[in-house]
Amino acid sequence: MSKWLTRRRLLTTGLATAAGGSGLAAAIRMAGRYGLIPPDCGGLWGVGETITYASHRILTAGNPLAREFDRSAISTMTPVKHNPPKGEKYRQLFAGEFVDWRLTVEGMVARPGSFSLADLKSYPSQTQITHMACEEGWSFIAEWTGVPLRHVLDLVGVLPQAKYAVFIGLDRVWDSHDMHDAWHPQTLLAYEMNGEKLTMGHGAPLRLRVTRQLGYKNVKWLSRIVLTDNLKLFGKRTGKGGASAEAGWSWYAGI
Ligand SMILES: Nc1nc2c(c(=O)[nH]1)N[C@H]1C(S)=C(S)[C@@H](COP(=O)(O)O)O[C@H]1N2
Ligand SMILES: [Mo]
Repeated sequence: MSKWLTRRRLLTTGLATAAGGSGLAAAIRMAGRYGLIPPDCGGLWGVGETITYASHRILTAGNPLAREFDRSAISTMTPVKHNPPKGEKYRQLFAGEFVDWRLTVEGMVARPGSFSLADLKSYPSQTQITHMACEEGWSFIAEWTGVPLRHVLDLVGVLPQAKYAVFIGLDRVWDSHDMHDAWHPQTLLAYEMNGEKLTMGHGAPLRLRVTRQLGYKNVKWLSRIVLTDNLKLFGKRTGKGGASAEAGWSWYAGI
């Protein structure tokens, strides 16, 4: 058995035993030792958040894929959640088919980048039929096409200090992911849904698709990605890692 597997088994059983038997404090200490503390670990629910995040990360260490479906499973109803960015700027970008839109990728990277939609579409694309679930209970299956985020991360050269990728929408909604989900092979910067360019409601021109987390972690209307080790620089500067976490939802919304 590989060293890693042994360590993983030890960690999983260790966390479970610590959480169940000798108490939560020991489990938290153990999670901390392995760098598995989520940014919203404080407050009333913080202990639960830490146990969930740490256990998931240990169990998913091999980057398992979310289930992919056949075309026949694609949902006929595809609900839209939240309104597109308000204001003239977005309306003009949309009317101009986003030729003036750019995705900037900056922060802890060797070569900060600014990508047009044409640039992103020129990179190797990936298509997946996956399930998107909103925290409110509804869900749908759709086909998504885009460039794998890891392709763009390779282009900009992520520095080893980066711990999170922060995604910022044109509506100023933002959220973040750890590098595990950022590098995940199914994580896409999607520009098409069900074979058509993204509609305004679903996030035109570009949205994040993370297959193993709830809907609100899939930031729409993307404009910036920042690699960082400090989430206190964003949003309300609480360090909680996202507009959703600042509003009381879990930062880690793994499914
Ligand atoms: N920029 C931005 N992204 C967002 C939101 C938002 O309000 N702004 N809402 C989120 C929520 S709560 C969900 S469930 C999904 C829904 O995606 P859909 O509208 O394509 O169904 O988008 C997420 N991405
Ligand atoms: Mo949602």
